[in-house]
Amino acid sequence: MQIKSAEFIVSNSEVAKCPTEKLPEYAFIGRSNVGKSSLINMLTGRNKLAKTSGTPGKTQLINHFKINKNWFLVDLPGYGYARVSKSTKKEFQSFITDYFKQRKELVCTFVLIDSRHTPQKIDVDFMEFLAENEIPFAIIFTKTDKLKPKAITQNITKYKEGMLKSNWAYFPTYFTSSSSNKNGKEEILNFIDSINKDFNAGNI
Ligand SMILES: Nc1nc2c(ncn2[C@@H]2O[C@H](COP(=O)(O)OP(=O)(O)O)[C@@H](O)[C@H]2O)c(=O)[nH]1
Ligand SMILES: [Mg+2]
Repeated sequence: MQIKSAEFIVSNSEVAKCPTEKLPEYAFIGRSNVGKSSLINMLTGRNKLAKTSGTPGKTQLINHFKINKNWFLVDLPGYGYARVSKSTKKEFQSFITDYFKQRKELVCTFVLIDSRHTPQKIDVDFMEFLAENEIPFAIIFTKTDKLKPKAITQNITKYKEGMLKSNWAYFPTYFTSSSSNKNGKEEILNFIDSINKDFNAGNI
């Protein structure tokens, strides 16, 4: 899929205020600093679509972007950010939870995980929440340019083993990505394109 247009639509903290247009929607979420903004910019070919910054936890809203006039890309706040107050965290959790439970057009959530890390409780807990609520998701292992190919494979294998050991019946669909060398761009966009086709054919 070629990205022909990418436009910012709206930011808000209420699912009720999200766009009403019935388009297939893809959410991107992960721990702060995992490389989410960089990935969104890499996928869309727009350098400044999502803000990248060294300061984690800056984007605290649900951000809708319309891509190719036929699907929504949603940039969600990073979780696991230590420097926000407890009450902010709680508020964050409830509006994010609402978004996931209520947003009907959400056809896939991409959970971003740093390819250098071993399974972190917060990520696995979050994927359990998605699975329990029957929200389709895929993992994207980010920043693969920081590792040698062998180490990437080893880390993903370890991740897989860790999840299967802790009662997961299967390992989710996954991709690898690098915003520096564009690894994963084609695969992720093709995956989105194939779901869009199913959605438009009325199969989802
Ligand atoms: N080497 C490398 N660095 C990355 C990659 N993606 C993000 N970064 C860096 O990681 C930091 C956090 O990235 P950002 O996209 O702002 O993360 P976010 O907080 O998840 O949105 C920044 O310093 C980025 O330049 C990547 O694929 N490779
Ligand atoms: Mg960001």
